[in-house]
Amino acid sequence: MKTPIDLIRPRREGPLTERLARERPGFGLPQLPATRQPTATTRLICGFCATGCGLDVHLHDGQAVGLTPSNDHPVNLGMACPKGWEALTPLAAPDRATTPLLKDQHGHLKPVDWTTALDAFVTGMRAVQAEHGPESVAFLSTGQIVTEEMALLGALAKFGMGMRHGDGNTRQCMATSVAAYKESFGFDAPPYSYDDLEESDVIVLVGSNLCLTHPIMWERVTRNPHNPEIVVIDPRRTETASAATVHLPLLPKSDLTLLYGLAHLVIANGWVDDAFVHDHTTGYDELAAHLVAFTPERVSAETGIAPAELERVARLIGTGERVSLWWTMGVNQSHQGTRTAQAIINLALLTGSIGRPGTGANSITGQCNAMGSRLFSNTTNLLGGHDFANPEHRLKVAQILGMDQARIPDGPSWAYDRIIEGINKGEIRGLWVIATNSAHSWINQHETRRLFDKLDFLVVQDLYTTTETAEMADLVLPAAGWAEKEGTFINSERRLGMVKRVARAPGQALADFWIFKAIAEAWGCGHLFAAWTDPETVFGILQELSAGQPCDITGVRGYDEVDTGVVQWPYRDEDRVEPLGPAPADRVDATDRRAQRRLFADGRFFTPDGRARLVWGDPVAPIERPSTEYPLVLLTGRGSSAQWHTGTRTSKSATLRALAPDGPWVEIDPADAAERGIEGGQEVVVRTARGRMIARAHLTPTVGRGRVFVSMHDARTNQLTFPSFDPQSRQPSYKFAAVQVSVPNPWDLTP
Ligand SMILES: Nc1nc2c(c(=O)[nH]1)N[C@H]1C(S)=C(S)[C@@H](COP(=O)(O)OP(=O)(O)OC[C@H]3O[C@@H](n4cnc5c(=O)[nH]c(N)nc54)[C@H](O)[C@@H]3O)O[C@H]1N2
Ligand SMILES: Nc1nc2c(c(=O)[nH]1)N[C@H]1C(S)=C(S)[C@@H](COP(=O)(O)OP(=O)(O)OC[C@H]3O[C@@H](n4cnc5c(=O)[nH]c(N)nc54)[C@H](O)[C@@H]3O)O[C@H]1N2
Ligand code: SF4
Ligand SMILES: [Mo]
Repeated sequence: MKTPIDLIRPRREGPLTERLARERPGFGLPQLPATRQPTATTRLICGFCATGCGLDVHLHDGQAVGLTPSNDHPVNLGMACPKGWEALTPLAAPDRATTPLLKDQHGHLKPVDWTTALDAFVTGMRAVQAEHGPESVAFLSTGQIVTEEMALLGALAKFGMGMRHGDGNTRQCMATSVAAYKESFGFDAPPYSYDDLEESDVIVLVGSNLCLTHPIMWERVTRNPHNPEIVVIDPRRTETASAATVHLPLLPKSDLTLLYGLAHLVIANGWVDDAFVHDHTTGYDELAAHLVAFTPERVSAETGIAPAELERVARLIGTGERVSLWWTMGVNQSHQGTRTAQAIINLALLTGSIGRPGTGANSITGQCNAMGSRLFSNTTNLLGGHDFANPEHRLKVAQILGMDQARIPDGPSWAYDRIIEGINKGEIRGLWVIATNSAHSWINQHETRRLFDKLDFLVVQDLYTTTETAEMADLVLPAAGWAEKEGTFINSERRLGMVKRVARAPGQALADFWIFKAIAEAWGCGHLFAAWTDPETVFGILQELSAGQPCDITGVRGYDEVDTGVVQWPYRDEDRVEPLGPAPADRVDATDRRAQRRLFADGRFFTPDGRARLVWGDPVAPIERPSTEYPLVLLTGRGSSAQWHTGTRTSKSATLRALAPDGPWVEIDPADAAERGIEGGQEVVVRTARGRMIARAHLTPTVGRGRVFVSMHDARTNQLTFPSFDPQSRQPSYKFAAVQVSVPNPWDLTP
């Protein structure tokens, strides 16, 4: 696809070295005189959250000069949250990485040219592999680069460079949903369209602060004309809970018991959709036997929710006509995440709330392209949602890629936590970190930072030189960002969208795609990727790989069709819909029902027998329990709609900074604060057995007695968290640790 910038700056062609040589330093966003108005507009999908809003970027001479939310995009219907409005600003930040940086003999990162950097990369990684074996280098990737780049990275690392282990920040985020869907539905397949938010009579949100974390999905809820019941299950009375019709402020991590209690009542009251369960599921009798023990009395005692409230919510779910159940990190980030997500799926299956408008067991995705990563990053799945352990899958992929099958590892990678443990044990000596800030976001940083220091060779590929992880690197590779490159994202509702090149990356920074291509050539395996000439060609390869899979996208007619916004997977020839075309100027509601597709309308799932599985387990308590020394429970999560994760991008915008709280703060109940002599706004010490941070006390009853909340946006937060993991998904349980909060002791000089 030709984007406007291609017209003024021809597509880079010829040998890679020539392309690299043509990159010129010194570019920021253009400073245009006020008289120069935009001359064209093109649509990009937002690069922050997985809602996937369309942003119309206004161009002058092919360069981005501003943006407005798209009116006629089926996702956001003219709306955007503050991050979307400010999406271009972080590109012009002064700490952009503009050249590669290599650590000199004094331990200082110094600018070098690309030839030196590529040489250092190859020499460094090969030296580790020569001494400790090919599997002693690993990579950590992301849900925040385009699918074509993820696929190239995964293929290069595993098929070209001999790595076996590579995982991504999606492990911190979506691994639980993936594990739950795979076991229950036979494939990692979120079934819904956002339209379902407008079609439901009952919307149940479990561990999701939708107002703040997916604001445009929340806007879709507010457009629901059916006056829906909105049930929020969250220990805190969040922004979302305040707007709900029912809030269940359960004890942290008692979700599994609560959900079993609701299913118990659904069965006891005869609200099961017997025909659906009989025709389309397996495991009902075992599940029903398991649920007998979850009486309202027991569940109330273990969750802190009164029996009458349990009854009320069970009735809403059991008797509602169109019930949709949604979940996010309050579920995924827990020591029993997968079983909890499946308990939600079970409720939808028991009541036949799936495959119809306004229904579904719906995991809400986090990062802009976590869905692309789940299918095409070659980390936990073999390219295209295939299985590394399946010889037929390996053969299919090898044939499509024209590669020797022996290059494809015959089993999955270690998960993120095992890679970190591998560093500790000396099994992993070289690490390549792409588009994630592990030294801030991984759990239990107290340990992680020390381990990163043990690495022989750490390479970080990022937009900025100042991230916690980049500052520890031996080599920094400067990457172009969103809007400085092209490719596709897949959003939460399986919708594909375009990222386009509407700004030039600063200095020598290159799109990740071209960095991977350059590394492939420098490594000597460039020939394996000769057919991977540019992102759109790679998209074609990914289409071929998807053939016959649930995520089959063989019907898509190139980037131009992705750009229309109608493509949701599966998208085979028979799934194609006519492009929506521009919305008439007076049309406020741009939702075209043809572009809102959901899965399982025929009741057939992706398991071999076509039936969904009802899966359950026994609730167990979190490992770390509150004690006399640490009597409170620490919850963590998102702090404001203006902050994104580790802040590398959002902190660069004055507007977003103004919308975010100033510095770290801790939410604490006024009674808990009074017991400790803490006043509102006061600086306090938040301490766990692993670390401590100074934060300002925000006294609020919304967090609940016995709990405190700290946002994840401060790097100190993960000094506090306790490393426990869901056994099925290996996702970290970021939202439960024993903690104490106290007024600072002036004699305590601990930093
Ligand atoms: N503004 C903004 N938006 C974002 C992001 C961002 O950084 N900033 N990140 C994006 C990403 S990657 C993700 S994954 C999503 C996350 O989106 P959310 O999951 O909505 O966000 P969190 O704040 O992490 O957690 C949600 C809620 O879980 C609750 N919780 C904690 N413990 C429990 C529990 O035991 N049970 C239940 N039921 N709830 C519990 C917390 O109180 C919190 O309100 O947001 C996406 N959107
Ligand atoms: N305590 C606690 N910790 C948490 C969570 C929590 O709820 N509580 N949530 C977890 C979750 S759900 C998530 S998703 C993770 C997120 O954790 P991270 O992935 O570490 O957070 P980000 O700040 O999004 O980091 C992305 C990095 O990629 C860079 N980047 C952006 N675009 C590009 C690009 O195009 N190319 C390259 N090469 N780099 C790019 C950014 O500058 C940034 O440094 O945090 C997890 N950590
Ligand atoms: S809701 Fe998400 S996708 Fe939409 S503008 Fe905000 S950050 Fe971007
Ligand atoms: Mo996430």
